[in-house]
Amino acid sequence: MPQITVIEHLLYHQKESPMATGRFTRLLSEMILSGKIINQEVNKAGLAEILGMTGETNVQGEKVRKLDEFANRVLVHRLQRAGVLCALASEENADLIPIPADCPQGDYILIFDPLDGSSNIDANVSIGTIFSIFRRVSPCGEPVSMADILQRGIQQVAAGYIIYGSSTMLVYTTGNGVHGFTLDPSIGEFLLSHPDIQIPERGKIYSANEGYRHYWDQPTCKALDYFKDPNNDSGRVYRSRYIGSLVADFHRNLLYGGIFLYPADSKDPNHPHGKLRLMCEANPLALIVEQAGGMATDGINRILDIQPDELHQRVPLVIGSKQDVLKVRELLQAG
Ligand code: AHM
Ligand code: MG
Repeated sequence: MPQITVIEHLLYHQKESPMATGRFTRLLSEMILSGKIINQEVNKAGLAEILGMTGETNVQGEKVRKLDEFANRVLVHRLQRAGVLCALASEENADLIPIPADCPQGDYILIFDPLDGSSNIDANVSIGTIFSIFRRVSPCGEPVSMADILQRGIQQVAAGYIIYGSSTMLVYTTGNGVHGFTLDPSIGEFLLSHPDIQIPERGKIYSANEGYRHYWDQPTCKALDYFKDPNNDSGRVYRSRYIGSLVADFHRNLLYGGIFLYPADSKDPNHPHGKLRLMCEANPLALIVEQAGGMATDGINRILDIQPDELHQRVPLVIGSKQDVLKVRELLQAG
């Protein structure tokens, strides 16, 4: 296969678009560079004195690990100064991150989870950076409003993730298919390795934290049981795979086919809609999975149609192969 870099690929696909101004290319370039910097740090995590907690707690009430903080700092620092954004929002920050007064502004908005799956860092499990990109709706020059940020996922102009695994990959979509690039460490470039990814219509894998079964409602338990039933529509039981790192579980299911579920549970009354965040986790992966021929719902409703009420809103997530996601909807609706 000829070696095609992400930027070559993007420029090739943009060449007929009158929207192509170079600003999105700049934004993606900064994401890529940030990803390479984070990758370097993740790779030496076992060597450097970087593992362990910082002792701080983030806006979600979770302990912040040093690598989370590092990844967040790299992304904020680089993207704030890229001249293409009017605001950023991170899973790690309670509020919008403004663009400093001395930096040029653009009309894109970036929402990201700097290091998803970070509770796995110490065990050398794959983790990743997930990102979602919108264009502002209010006129440029005016202060950014919450209406610019709280857009439905369907309004995303691009979404992607960088997974730091046995190899490092960037997977992204601009609404024109899903493409995967693998980092060649010898030249420091992400090269096209997975053009036009399509998720199988029906999978062979289900991924859910079944330790929480006690806290699920009956329809959810029934939906999960479907995948373990040899008499289900595919006539075989599904394999169970759950890493506990959304980006890694999602990536595997995207390539092999399968379904990932993080349903609502009654474990924590403060989070009745499950753990995952609509804007920095569910939306970007939903755009990717739909572009790859799959589906993403909150069990019933399409993720990309949900109108967010707040930046850190949580949502149940059922995502993956179309027939499997549809089956879960059918079982939940049947009650
Ligand atoms: P994080 O963004 O703080 O890493 O939390 C999200 C992670 C997901 O990657 C993963 O799917 C989920 O938490 C696992 O949660 P649980 O341990 O409850 O199964
Ligand atoms: Mg996360």
